[in-house]
Amino acid sequence: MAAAAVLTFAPSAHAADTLGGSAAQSGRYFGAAVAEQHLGEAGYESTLNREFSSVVAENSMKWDATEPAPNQFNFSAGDRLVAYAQQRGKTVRGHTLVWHAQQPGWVQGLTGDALRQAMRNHITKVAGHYAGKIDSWDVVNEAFEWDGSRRQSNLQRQLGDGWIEDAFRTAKAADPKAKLCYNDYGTDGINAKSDAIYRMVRDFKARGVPIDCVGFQSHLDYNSNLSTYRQNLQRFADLGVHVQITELDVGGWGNDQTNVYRQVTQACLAVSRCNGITVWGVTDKYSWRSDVTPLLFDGNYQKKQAYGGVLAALNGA
Ligand code: G2I
Repeated sequence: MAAAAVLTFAPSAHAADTLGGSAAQSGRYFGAAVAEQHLGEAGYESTLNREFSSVVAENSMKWDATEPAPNQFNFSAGDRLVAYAQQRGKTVRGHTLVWHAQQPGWVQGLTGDALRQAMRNHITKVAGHYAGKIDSWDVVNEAFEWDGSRRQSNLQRQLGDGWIEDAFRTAKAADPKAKLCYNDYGTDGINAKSDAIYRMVRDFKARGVPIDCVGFQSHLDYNSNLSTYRQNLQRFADLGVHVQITELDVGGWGNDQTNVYRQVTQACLAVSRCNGITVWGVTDKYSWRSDVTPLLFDGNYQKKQAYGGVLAALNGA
């Protein structure tokens, strides 16, 4: 009797000991943004391989990298990352098809229908090239302002409100299987920006515009107010889309940083349609915010306190 009870209890008593393994217990992925130039570094590779079950290219799948001249595509860095991931059983997020930043110079000068055709061709060729290999694509990135208005990018000024819908329809045709996401920052709770995105997603779902997920970048700080973070994820999930934490990093250190990481992890776990978390880099030393040490591994690939907080949260502590 006692032995049987121990045997029954044993499997669930073994909490997984990596981020990816722990997230997998609830069917989720735990990913990291990767910059391919670091892949030869032993600590970088071993940490990535051990801990993360998903990858996203930090820069190499963006428009400037993939289409430096009109209709001339360069997939070399992105292909390398996809092959790396596939060989190791990791899934891949695609980032990002259309964004106001990191556009090649030739796109910035286009107007009217020429810009529309360039956008459609870019999406068709890039999403088409990677079709079947991408779990979720950030089709459109950062198209809203803090006040909920549309960002006055070249896309918005030249093409009007319809360009986002156009981008999603074009992506759907190019890669029917990938989850198609809208991705943004500053959506870490219920606010004017997340309200506006919510209305857009609700409208898309009502009219059958193909959208499958919303990415919450979550570039946070140790003192970020997360009082409506979970509630915000849930209201999007209730529209019938997946939600994903896509670029998580938390400026700070020690208990405060750990608490923010833990809250975000627990929020995702509490929302059944939140199917994965990605941190925006592997190590503090290569972070775009390295001055505020925002990641889970320090510059020597040592696990930080925040790592322990995330792991414990994933294991249900
Ligand atoms: O800005 C932080 C992130 C916000 N959400 C969208 C993400 O795509 C964005 O990522 C960052 C990358 O982490 C940076 O690495 O996007 C930046 C560009 O907006 C990236 O920085 C760029 C530098 O600005 C370039 O000078 C550099 O050539 O990285 C490029 C490649 O190293």
